Amino acid sequence: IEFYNEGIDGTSTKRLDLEKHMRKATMNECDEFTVYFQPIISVKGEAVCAGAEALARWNSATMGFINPVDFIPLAEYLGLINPIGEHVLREAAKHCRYWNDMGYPDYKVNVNLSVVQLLQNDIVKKIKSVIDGVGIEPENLCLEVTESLAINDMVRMKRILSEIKALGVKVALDDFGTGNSSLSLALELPFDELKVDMSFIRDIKDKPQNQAMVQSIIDYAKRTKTETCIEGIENREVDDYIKKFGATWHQGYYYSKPVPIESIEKLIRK
Ligand code: G
Ligand code: MN
Repeated sequence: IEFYNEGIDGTSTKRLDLEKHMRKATMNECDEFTVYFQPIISVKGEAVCAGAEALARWNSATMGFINPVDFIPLAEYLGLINPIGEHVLREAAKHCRYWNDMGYPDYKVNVNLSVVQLLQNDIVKKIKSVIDGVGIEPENLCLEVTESLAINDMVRMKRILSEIKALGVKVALDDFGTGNSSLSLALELPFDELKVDMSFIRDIKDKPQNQAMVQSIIDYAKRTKTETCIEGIENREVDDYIKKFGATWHQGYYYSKPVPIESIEKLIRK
C-alpha cells in the first residue's frame, strides 16, 4: 500500500520546476545568479572596512528571487554548484580587482566554496584561471570552506587546500565551532583564517561558556598565527562587548546585511 497526499505531489513538482529552471539558468552563462556582498570590518585599530564576503543570490526570471538556503543544496546535489560557484567566484574577483584599482589595494573578497566544487579534479586549475583572467592579487582572495570537507578523504583535501594556498590564495574555515570535528580539522588542515560561527555570538553577553569558547578560539588562532573573523554581530552592544576578544575582523547585520554591488560600493568608500 502506498499513501498519497497532495503535499507530496506539490513539493516534487516544485522541486522539478526549480531543477528545470536552474539547469536553464546555468546554460545562460549564470547571469541570473548575482553576487551580494557583506562588509568585513577590520577591528585591529579604528574600525574600517577591510573587504567583503560574496554571497550568491538567484534572481530567476520565472520564479523570482530565491534565497541560497533554497537553491544551494539542490545545486550541490545536481552538480550545478560547479558552474554557479565559478560564476560567483569570477564576479567576486572582478569586483575586488576594481576596488583594488580604485585606491583600496588591500581590500579582500571572501568567497564560499562548496565541498562539491573542491572535489572537482580541475578545481585548482579553475581557481588559477579566474585569478589570471581577472588579474586579482591572489592574497586578496580568500576561499571559505566548511567542515563538510571532513567527511571526505582527508589526505586528498589536505593536498587540494595546499595546492590552492600555493597559488597565494587564502583559505578560511567557515562556521567554525559547529559540527563534530572542527577542532581536529583546524589542526589537520592549513587554514589562514577561522570564522567563528554566529551561534556562539547571539547571546554571548549572558553566556559565560560562549565567552570562554570564543576567547579560546581567538587565543588558539593567535598562537598559530591564524586570523579570526567573528560572524553574526547584530547590534552595537555585542560589537562593543566582543572587541575585548581581539579578533582580526567583525562581520554581521550590525555593520550591514549582504547588499547588492551598488550599495556595497557606498559602504566601502566610507
Ligand atoms: O555559512 P556562512 O557564514 O557563509 O553564511 C553566511 C550567511 O549568514 C548569509 O546568508 C548571511 O546573510 C547570514 N548572516 C550574515 N550576518 C548575519 C547576522 O548578523 N545575523 C544573522 N542572523 N545572519 C547573518
Ligand atoms: Mn561564509
